[in-house]
Amino acid sequence: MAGKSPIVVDLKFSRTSVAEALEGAFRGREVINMALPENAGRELQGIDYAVVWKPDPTLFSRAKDLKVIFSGGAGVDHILSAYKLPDLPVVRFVDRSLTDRMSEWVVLQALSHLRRAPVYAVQQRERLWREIDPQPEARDVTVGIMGLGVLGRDAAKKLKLMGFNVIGWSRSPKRIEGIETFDAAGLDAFLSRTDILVGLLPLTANTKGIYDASLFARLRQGGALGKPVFINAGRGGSQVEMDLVEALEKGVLGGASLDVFESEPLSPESSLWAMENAIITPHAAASSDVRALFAHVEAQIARFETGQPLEYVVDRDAGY
Ligand code: NDP
Ligand code: OXD
Repeated sequence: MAGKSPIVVDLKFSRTSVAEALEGAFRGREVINMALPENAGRELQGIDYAVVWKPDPTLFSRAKDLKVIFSGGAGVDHILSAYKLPDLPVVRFVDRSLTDRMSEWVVLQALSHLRRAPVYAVQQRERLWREIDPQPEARDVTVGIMGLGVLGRDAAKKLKLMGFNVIGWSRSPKRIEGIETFDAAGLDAFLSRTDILVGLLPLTANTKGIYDASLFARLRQGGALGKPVFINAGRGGSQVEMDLVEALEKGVLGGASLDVFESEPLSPESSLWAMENAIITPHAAASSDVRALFAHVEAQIARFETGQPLEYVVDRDAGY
């Protein structure tokens, strides 16, 4: 297999999951796993491909011959915003397992708020036997999804299966069967109809801080859940956490489920931890399955090396 370029792997994931997935991956190609101490100062010239998640800041200046950069996740803000990147295609991770995991998380959170799981968790700790009344059905509640990409569309489909009324908002207009959609200009109309807001936006210059006090104030009050709920698994940089805490404290929001935070890990000092109406998960809504990631990278390299266009290439100007 002479002539196959090596591949550099710099994934800040669990070391064992990367090492295990590398067994049997990229056959016939040398793999330079930057997690191994012996590769720390290594020469990285003559390497065509890099698979990265929050890579070493010097990687792109050292690996000068790269032809394609593969993101270890669906999001690419971890490289676009943090490094001066060479003008190369950046391919993001799009995969059934990741999409399914995200939809599982989103449906779980929407149902948790519909069925008052945070209140029952408190009552359980207090050994309190009290049914909460009234009990709205999913069909009484409108879930508004911000971001109708790969993840937003799949979540929309699965929320609909559970009976929710689903609407969506995205930068460009969309036609999705059974779902009313709004484009950038329709944000106010979209928010005023939304009982549960789901954030599945990428972090870009335009989405930074988008979930702020003014946005929370425009969500529907007095719907079937009484107060609106905010669910975010996109990026924490899109939420203004001070505004979010205040909205939860003052009852502008009735609850929240958060997987992503302005700064991760979430500080032990954050008041979000102790809020009874907030569900917190540690950026674990849809972790990349590393074997699936490497299979996706191999498939894209095969396309690249046989002259077919790469898939899932990021629009560097749009930032996602
Ligand atoms: P896509 O690129 O497929 O979709 C992004 C969507 O956001 C598109 O509908 C796009 O609009 C919309 N969008 C982008 N910018 C704007 C804007 N300024 N105004 C309105 N809409 C906008 O991404 P995915 O669905 O694959 O992933 C979404 C994000 O989820 C990732 O970028 C990542 O940050 C996050 N993520 C989080 C994970 C976790 O575990 N918490 C796991 C995986 C991903 P349009 O359709 O018009 O282009
Ligand atoms: C991703 C993530 O972008 O896990 O894939 O956040």
